[in-house]
Amino acid sequence: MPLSHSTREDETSIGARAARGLYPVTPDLDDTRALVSLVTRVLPHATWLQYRHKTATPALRRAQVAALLPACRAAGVPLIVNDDWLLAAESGADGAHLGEGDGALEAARLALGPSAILGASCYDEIERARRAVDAGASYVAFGAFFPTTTKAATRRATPGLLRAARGLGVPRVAIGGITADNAPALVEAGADLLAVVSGVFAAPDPAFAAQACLAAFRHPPAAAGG
Ligand code: TZP
Ligand code: MG
Repeated sequence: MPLSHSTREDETSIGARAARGLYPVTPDLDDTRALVSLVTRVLPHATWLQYRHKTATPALRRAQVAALLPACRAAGVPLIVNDDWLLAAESGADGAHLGEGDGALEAARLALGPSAILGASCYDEIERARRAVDAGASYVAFGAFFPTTTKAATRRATPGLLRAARGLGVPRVAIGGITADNAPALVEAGADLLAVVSGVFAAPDPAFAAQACLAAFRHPPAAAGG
């Protein structure tokens, strides 16, 4: 079971603020049926799901969001669309995740409304995170924390960033090379959500891998404090 999640109906900025757990991010998979089937295995352990597909055509992205939405609704897991707040708004998804080059957070917030979950990639920059919260972000994401083959040329974040972002008042998402083995150190540093692509979806048993990542929240390292 996820640690906390909420439905579209009760999801507000306050609901987003309390979010904690696993935030699976989809791999680039063109076969929509295979994608929905893979995601469905992981949804029972997810707090939110992010749809991310870097090489899909706009039509495929639209079709995949439409196919994922009923599965997410059935599981009570908000669906957040990467890169494209217009697609999020048009599809009735629960939010959008924006990085540099994806447009202004303010415009996305206006289009999606106050209850949408709006995430901001902040890479390795605490100042960017502060600006994102001022611009309407519901959560801030830092990474990559560990080596990853999913995304090229990512900037490297350190656990200190998660600690520094504690006072921002929004959930802190960690991403990049996260596995069940390295997840506890991130949770100990203050990660509220673990965003994971290959550590879950490329695992032999994605549901098992999802649960293994979640264990980081239940069994913090003995040295954890503050
Ligand atoms: N942003 C920073 S690292 C990354 C993204 C989207 C890729 C994460 O994928 P994985 O497979 O969990 O390392
Ligand atoms: Mg982007």
